[in-house]
Amino acid sequence: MENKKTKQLKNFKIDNEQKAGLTTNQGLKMAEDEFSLKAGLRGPTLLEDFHFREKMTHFDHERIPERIVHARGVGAHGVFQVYESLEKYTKANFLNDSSKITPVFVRFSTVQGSRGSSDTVRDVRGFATKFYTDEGNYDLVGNNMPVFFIQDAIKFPDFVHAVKPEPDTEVPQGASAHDTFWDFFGQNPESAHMIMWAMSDRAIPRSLRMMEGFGVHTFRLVNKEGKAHFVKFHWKPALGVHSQVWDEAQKAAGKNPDFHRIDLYEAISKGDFPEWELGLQLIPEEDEFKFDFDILDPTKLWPEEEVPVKLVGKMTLNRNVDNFFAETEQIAFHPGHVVPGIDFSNDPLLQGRLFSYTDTQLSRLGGPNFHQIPINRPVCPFHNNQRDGMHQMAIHHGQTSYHRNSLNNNQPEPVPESQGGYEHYQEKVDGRKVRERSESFLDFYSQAKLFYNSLASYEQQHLKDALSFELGKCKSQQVKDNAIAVLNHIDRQVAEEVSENIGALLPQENNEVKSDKKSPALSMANTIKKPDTKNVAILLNGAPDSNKITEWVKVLASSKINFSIVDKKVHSLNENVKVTDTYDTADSSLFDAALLISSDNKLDKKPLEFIEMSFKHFKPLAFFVQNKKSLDNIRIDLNDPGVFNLSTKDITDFIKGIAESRFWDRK
Ligand code: HDE
Repeated sequence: MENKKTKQLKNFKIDNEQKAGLTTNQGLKMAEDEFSLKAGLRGPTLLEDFHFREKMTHFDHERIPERIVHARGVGAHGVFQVYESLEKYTKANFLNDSSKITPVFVRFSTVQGSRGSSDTVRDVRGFATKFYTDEGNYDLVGNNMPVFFIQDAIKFPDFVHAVKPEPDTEVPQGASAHDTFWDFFGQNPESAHMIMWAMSDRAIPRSLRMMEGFGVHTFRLVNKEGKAHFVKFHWKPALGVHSQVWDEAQKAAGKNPDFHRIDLYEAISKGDFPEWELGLQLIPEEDEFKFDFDILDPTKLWPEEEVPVKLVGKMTLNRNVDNFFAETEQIAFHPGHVVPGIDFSNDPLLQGRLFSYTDTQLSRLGGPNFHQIPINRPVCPFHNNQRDGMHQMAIHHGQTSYHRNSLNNNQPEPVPESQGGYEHYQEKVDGRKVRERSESFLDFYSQAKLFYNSLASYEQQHLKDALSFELGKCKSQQVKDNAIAVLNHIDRQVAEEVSENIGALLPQENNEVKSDKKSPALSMANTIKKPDTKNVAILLNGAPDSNKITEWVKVLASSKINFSIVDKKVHSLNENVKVTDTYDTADSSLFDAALLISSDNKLDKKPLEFIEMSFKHFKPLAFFVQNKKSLDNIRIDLNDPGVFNLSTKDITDFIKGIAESRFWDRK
């Protein structure tokens, strides 16, 4: 698993096992670390106590500013490999050689909440990948949704001010269900398409391992001959795209605020390495104007049925970080970190991002040398005439630090394009300076409708429920009415149902876009379904036969399903099978399925609640009861879809149910 990045990072690791003893930061061995230096046993602490001062000062400065957005995140190391050379499209070295394994680091994040907020909130997820290529770092800084709320970067501070906790109360945390966010939506209808995504099940992912990723903007790939294609980047998860249901997500946020973080960490620790395929949608330069949307508009996607996604490589996350702060917190992404063969488009949102990221790192990471922090260092040599600054780690020697010089043979010298130097794509640009929106960006509603049309009916219902919840939490009648007026441009039925739920004004006129166009790729109903890495709670009631349990856990494990056995107390059933969770520590919101095994003639309150909640969240359920009476007090229909009686059905039927994930057509 060793690669250039892991080798590089090793040089910076400090191991507690080193037997050097405890020293100050100056290397002085200290004989005492528990008591400050005092004048007399009961006397005041002395200023002379350099050890106390150093320890306390360092502690006082341990925190750095959190990211202004995407503050809460989690990351992991991995590798990327392209399936076959993409030299036809790009000269990027890491995409030209199918034998090359490129180290990567990925950081997933929520957007709105602060560092300590919960994982399972309703929000967009960041999906940022740093490729440590031999030609320098390439960052693909994407999200789990393919479009964005605004069309021009100059509106980003406004958008973020609206979605973040409100300035007078600093409420809400990890949520967009508040007046300023929905006021922004009502006043900025360019958000219409993204709002549909943000209110869909995509915003409550089951796992970070089960999300798609999107580069959002249109970029350019450029080959050796200088021929360019417009490109959109996709990450397609091997486990498919899956979500929680809203009630479950809210409960999980309380039962385990670190639900996604731990899910990723544990999967990697166990060797269930998460995988994504890299996908490209490509449009030749000459086809730029062949579509009914502007390909520079970041509120538009390219329907996969019109521009197919070509799967070109695989990314595997295979190593957890050693230190969260050093790696996950200090990593600095920037959409402007590119390599030869990858270039930008004139998307006005992307153009603004190219300024913002380095700028924000200056205050977050405390100066201009953050590229020297181990996690940010390229694995290829890097050298130029930039000098000094806060936290300079390099000792540049020699007399010169300017270009052009004669004293040092003009070193370091620019590298011509033919030898790997970066040249910008020579797009012809000619225009008047204007502060305006292009007319081709003015259709806000067609793709919002396309997205809605493409969803399965249960997904549409979830979206309407989400809108009703979020707008229902708003206090201002005006904000609610304005939001409904925008929804009325997308879909009349949505506007009707939501306005009725929240007591808002429905415009008399139906302004909805008339279109029944669909893109099946947009619905999660059509995703990959596998039992792999799902979590099953095996609920014990009474003292059931441990042989049956031993047999079943073997079958579950052979299908790559994880399980926890839950009982009133932790104990061992036999040498190999242990009860690891209790009804106090386990909760149905933290599992994908439940299997009840009961030997008693009455079901206890806690397993009963667990089962009923799993049922309510549409999860697969199985039961094996020695006495039928034990199910007398259960308030669910055991003949409903996704409920498996293991006295009459085989465990493999239950496993198929686990793969299916949810049974939406329960009564
Ligand atoms: Fe970001 N964004 N963003 N963003 N963004 C940041 O950079 C910004 C946008 C995204 O895990 C910040 O280092 C502007 C779209 C991710 O470290 C900041 C605009 C997309 C992350 C910033 C956007 C993203 C960030 C805050 C509109 C999807 C987390 C901290 C023009 C394609 C990266 C930081 C990580 C982080 C600016 C819009 C993705 C302030 C100005 C669109 C995944 O620089």
